[in-house]
Amino acid sequence: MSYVDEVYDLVVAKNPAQPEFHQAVKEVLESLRVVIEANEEAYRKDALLERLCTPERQILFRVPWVDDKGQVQVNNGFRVQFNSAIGPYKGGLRLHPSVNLGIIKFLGFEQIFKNSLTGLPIGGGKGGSDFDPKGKSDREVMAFCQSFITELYKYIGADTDVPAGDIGTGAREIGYMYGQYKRLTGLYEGVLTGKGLTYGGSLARTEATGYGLLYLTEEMLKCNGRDIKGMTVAVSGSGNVAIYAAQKAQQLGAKVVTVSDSTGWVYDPEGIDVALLKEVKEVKRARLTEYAAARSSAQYHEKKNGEHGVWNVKCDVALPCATQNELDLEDAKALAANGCIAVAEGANMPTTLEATEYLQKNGVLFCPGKAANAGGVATSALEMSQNSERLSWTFEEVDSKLKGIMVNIFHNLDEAAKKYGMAGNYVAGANIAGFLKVAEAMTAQGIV
Ligand code: NDP
Ligand code: 2IT
Repeated sequence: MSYVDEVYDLVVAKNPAQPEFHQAVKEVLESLRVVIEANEEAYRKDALLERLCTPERQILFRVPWVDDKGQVQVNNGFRVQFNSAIGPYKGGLRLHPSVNLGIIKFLGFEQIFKNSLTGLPIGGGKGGSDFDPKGKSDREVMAFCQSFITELYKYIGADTDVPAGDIGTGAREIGYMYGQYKRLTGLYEGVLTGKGLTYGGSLARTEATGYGLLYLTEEMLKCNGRDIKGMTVAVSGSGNVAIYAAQKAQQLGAKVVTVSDSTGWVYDPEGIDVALLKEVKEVKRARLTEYAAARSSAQYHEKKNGEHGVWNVKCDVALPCATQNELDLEDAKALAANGCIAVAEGANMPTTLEATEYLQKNGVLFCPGKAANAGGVATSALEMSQNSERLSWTFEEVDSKLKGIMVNIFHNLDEAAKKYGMAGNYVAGANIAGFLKVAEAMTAQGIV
């Protein structure tokens, strides 16, 4: 049996009931097959793939907090420090009821390659909790965040592990966590990114993932002889990534006609009103029904079981920006049948393996999340640089660095795909380019 297949079987056997983690590993290992087979003996002797697929450290902890009724609640807390070969662990904290160890491991594994692709010195990690911030008061969110950090602070630090936002973790949560970290340690240091601008945050970090997604998509289209200007774009999600993806798409001259949340989706043929969307989602923390109520051109659709409405809308470019496995084979078929020419993942692993394969085989340009959404973590690394030098850069400076990074990522993965005989397969290109740097650093650092 080939080394790649052996390690995949081992990962499944050793990590039962973690389907998302298996899926992320499978995609990466399949892409690496050609690279590994060219050097199989050395990689096998060093157990490089086993080490790559096993987190350096996993921290699981209890998060007790008191709700507004005086009732004690208990959540599970996680931090998976996956790989520090090229820098301190770096990756977000997800707060969502669906969070479990397998979800955090898939996200941490993806983060290794994503962070490598940015070209910046950051290792891979991820964390979070099954706490649901939805419907909680600010005081309850603060109580949770303080309890979460009271355990996690022992394991993080500006030079060891630097968490950030993800689903359910935005500026409010990062603020509460930062305050508690500072109180416990006495350190005013860049231990978290996505901080507010008054206490060490970076301009353009809020916009970075969505903007970066569009910078990369624009470059991918350009290199394939197309222009995003005038195109119709379908976006899913209506959180941090989706909002700023929609905003940048419009700035580049495209028309964004959809957004969604976990309960429904909006089709707005006149183009999404981003200012209204921000008011509904960022200020009021409300549902999309409020967006639709305030905008006559918008049609609201309740989400029905097993149906992901937005991908049935005719579009040129699809940007899944909500969550994992939200775009399945049926959706991929609908997109291709409706003439969609490109899919770029704003979310982490939103496209199933079958859907990805279908899109690639049917001539749809496909850029995986670990490349397309790397602008968020890249800008987090720029926030770390600013914290280290105790200076703040202008919006334009950060934004232009972000754009340079995204364009560079696209060319690196495009070239890696070509070099290994898989021109146009950006999944393979991203996995190979991300892997090679990490593998070289791991090998140089000996068996650790
Ligand atoms: P937010 O919490 O800001 O927004 C998440 C959005 O996705 C909301 O509209 C939410 O709807 C929807 N959503 C979440 N879970 C589900 C679900 N199970 N089913 C349907 N809809 C869902 O998160 P972000 O925008 O930050 O993150 C979105 C994606 O982008 C995630 O995959 C994240 O890992 C990834 N990402 C985020 C980065 C960042 O910098 N923030 C960087 C790179 C990737 P509702 O409000 O109803 O729950
Ligand atoms: O998935 C991701 O890359 C993020 N949630 C951002 C991580 C970060 O450290 O900014």
